[in-house]
Amino acid sequence: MEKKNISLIGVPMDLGQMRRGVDMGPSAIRYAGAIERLEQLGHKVEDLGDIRIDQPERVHTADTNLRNLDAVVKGSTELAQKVKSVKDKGDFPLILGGDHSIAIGSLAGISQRYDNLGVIWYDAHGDLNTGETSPSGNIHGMPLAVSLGIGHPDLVNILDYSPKIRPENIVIIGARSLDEGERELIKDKGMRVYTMHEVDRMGMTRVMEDAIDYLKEKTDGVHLSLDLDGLDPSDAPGVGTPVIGGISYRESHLAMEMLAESDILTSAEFVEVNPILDDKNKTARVAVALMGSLFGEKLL
Ligand code: HAR
Ligand code: MN
Ligand code: MN
Ligand code: MN
Repeated sequence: MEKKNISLIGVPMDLGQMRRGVDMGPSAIRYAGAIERLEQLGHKVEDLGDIRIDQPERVHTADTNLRNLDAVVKGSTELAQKVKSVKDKGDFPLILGGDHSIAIGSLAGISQRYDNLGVIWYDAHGDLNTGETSPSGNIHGMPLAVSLGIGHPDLVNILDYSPKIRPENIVIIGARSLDEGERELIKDKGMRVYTMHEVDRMGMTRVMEDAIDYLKEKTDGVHLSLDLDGLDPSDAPGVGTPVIGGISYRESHLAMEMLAESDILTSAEFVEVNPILDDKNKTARVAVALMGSLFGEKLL
């Protein structure tokens, strides 16, 4: 893999859901040695620090069922601008969450630089809800729909353009908890989804070969949005919405190694690490180990 100029951006966002602690994700991932790991692989890393996010105590609920809407819009806009400036320099944005609502800002900033951005959504969930279909009102369950241009206008129109991505450029991997409205949207839009059924049945090797071939043909850049709850909770316990029966640690390494070999990625984010719910920072350490494989680390 060619050596990259990586710009690290932390997003201590916990307003897209209701469990405190996920705002400490960026610190936990840095503490687990992310920068050292990437530098050891020969990449140049510039840590741009954290985006400023309002504290929940100061956030007032607006007249909507989308929890903390205004504060999420504000944080997403700031992130989008920062990510866009990284892309303008030609660097590789590596974004650390924070809950998955941050993908709204990440994709808004990245996609401006591509005609046909691809997205790999590695997650137990589809994150394809809208205010109407959401069972929770939590915006971290909505970022993929928002990026398709479906959802609250304040979220959809961040950086004043929409949609950010096309449904046929999305690959979801690891899904095992989809709400009714999300299933309908997937079928309606013809999105490519490798649920845990496909992971079991095809094996991760074929899933990734398939996904990479598919995206290579269609897209001019690929963003990896890796929600740590895509992994099984036994391997990644420090997440707010764990779902049993997930992707294993080894399968996840394999997926990252195959992405590294393909060299198709142009940006990435690691989200939903919650150190308060974790077991001695295990989940942040898993995130950093996966980053190693993603950026070219080999066992021999
Ligand atoms: N689908 C549920 C909802 O929308 C749960 C979403 C949980 N989301 C995340 N992101 N952790 O993947 O409320
Ligand atoms: Mn906070
Ligand atoms: Mn998610
Ligand atoms: Mn999830």
